[in-house]
Amino acid sequence: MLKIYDYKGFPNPTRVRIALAEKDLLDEVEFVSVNVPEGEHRLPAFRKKNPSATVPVLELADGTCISECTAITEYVDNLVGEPVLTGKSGQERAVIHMMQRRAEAGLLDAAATYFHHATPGLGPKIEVYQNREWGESNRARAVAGMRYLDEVLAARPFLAGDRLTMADITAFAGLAYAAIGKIEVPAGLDRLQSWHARVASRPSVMRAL
Ligand SMILES: N[C@@H](CCC(=O)N[C@@H](CS)C(=O)NCC(=O)O)C(=O)O
Repeated sequence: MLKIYDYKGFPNPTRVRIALAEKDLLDEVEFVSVNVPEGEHRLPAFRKKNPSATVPVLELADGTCISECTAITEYVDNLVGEPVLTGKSGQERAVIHMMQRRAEAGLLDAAATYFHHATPGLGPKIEVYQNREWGESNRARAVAGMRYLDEVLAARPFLAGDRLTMADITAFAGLAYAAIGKIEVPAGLDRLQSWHARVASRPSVMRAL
């Protein structure tokens, strides 16, 4: 059985849980909770699985450990059925990866940096180095990311085309991160808001949260 080390409710673990739900694999996985707020992910035992000391991590039956949500999603998407989240043709795969990275760098990672540096974040045990100015500058980056995604949605219903892909999952988790950090979506981004409502109401997403 596949094992996922994560912490339910945190934005990055949610990305993988949504991918699993989209592939109807949620029940095929054993979830192992890692106590991130208490710093369990920074202990040597977990660093052996992921030297970056982050969740989620997928562990295969042969002991191979895969971290990074995009890499885990690639694995899960190709496990059963057609790869619907990461694309089939070279062009599809390229566009999905490009949009995924834009959503990740421009929104999710920016919101995460704001949260960890300019707010109490996960508390003093975890936030051993904070740079408030760097954090604040990432708030503006996250808002710019939201504006960019809203523009993309003027041309198509989902970020990489006409159906949900890994890029949408990343952006959805990015908005969740922004909400945790109290970074509001600026008024007028109606396409982003209606896309968000559409993604949030998918049965897979509701199962994964
Ligand atoms: N790029 C990584 C990001 C993973 C990540 O940052 N996860 C957070 C939880 S949402 C974490 O483990 N944080 C631990 C920490 O900040 O020490 C991925 O795609 O998996």
